[in-house]
Amino acid sequence: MTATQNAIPPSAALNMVFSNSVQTALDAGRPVVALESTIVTHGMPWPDNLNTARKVEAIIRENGAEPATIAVLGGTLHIGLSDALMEGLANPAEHANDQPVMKLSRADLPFAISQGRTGSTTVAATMIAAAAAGIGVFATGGVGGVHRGAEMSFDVSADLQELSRTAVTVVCAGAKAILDLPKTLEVLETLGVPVIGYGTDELPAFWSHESGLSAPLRLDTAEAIARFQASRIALGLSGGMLITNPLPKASALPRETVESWIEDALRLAVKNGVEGKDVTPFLLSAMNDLSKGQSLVANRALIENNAKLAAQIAVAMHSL
Ligand code: PSU
Ligand code: MN
Repeated sequence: MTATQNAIPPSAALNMVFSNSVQTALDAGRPVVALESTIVTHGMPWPDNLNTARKVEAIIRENGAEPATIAVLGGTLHIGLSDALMEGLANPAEHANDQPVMKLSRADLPFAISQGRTGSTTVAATMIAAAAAGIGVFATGGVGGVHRGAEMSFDVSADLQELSRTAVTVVCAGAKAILDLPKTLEVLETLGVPVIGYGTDELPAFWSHESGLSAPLRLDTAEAIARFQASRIALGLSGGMLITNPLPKASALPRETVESWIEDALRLAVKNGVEGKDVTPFLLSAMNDLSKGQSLVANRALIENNAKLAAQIAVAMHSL
């Protein structure tokens, strides 16, 4: 490092606040699972967002780990939110008179911190914050990926690059089916990100089990996933891995039904000129309307399912 880079010690520059329960867990060396907050602010409607966030945290505790939901509140990076802070972030009425809550990725996480803004963290930003806090496992719904029509729009989520850079194991239900899944898999392969089907040979497609694509790798236990990540670290490999966990059978929606809603949602996005960061939140909200709430029910079920597996992986990593 050069003298200039050392001028500001990172610990002094980064104002990172831990909730009491996360601080206690980290101090005691207990397993911790990171959670993102974009699902809360941009991924689900009120009040389902708050109810889901609370349920997901409870599931992680039931499975022997401590949940740490990550967000930037007034420029402070929070690792773990109290129930009051979670409710404040989730309830749109709380922000009615403020600047909009930002959707933060790698490029703008430090912008929000430096500007005293409030923002929720996407998969990419949550990975960065989790790694800075010493948390190695993270549960989400679905990662971002290559959007359909990316050959024209160049819309590829920063989540994919982050997976190749930051050593956090991300548990999801596949890439969101609104994306181009074959292209998403290709980019992950190029970036050297392991994509693992948990108990399945087929890549799950978020709301559905069937994607028609093979999962590049398969593992059947949390212990095996923990050992795999340990081998990557032993090799000195940077970056994380993506665990794709099919949602419970009872909550899975048939692929053809989902596909027709997706096509309608994509048409609505084009008609409304939706671009950039707004695309994913717009499509998720349109899916909820078009499916009359069925996509949201499945989305809740898959996040809860991922939280459970992430806690089991954190426990397994801890006992290695
Ligand atoms: N999974 C969900 N709901 C969401 C997201 C994931 O079930 O809202 C969010 C994640 O935060 C992910 C983001 O990082 O969508 C991807 O956005 P984009 O395509 O703009 O990179
Ligand atoms: Mn994008």
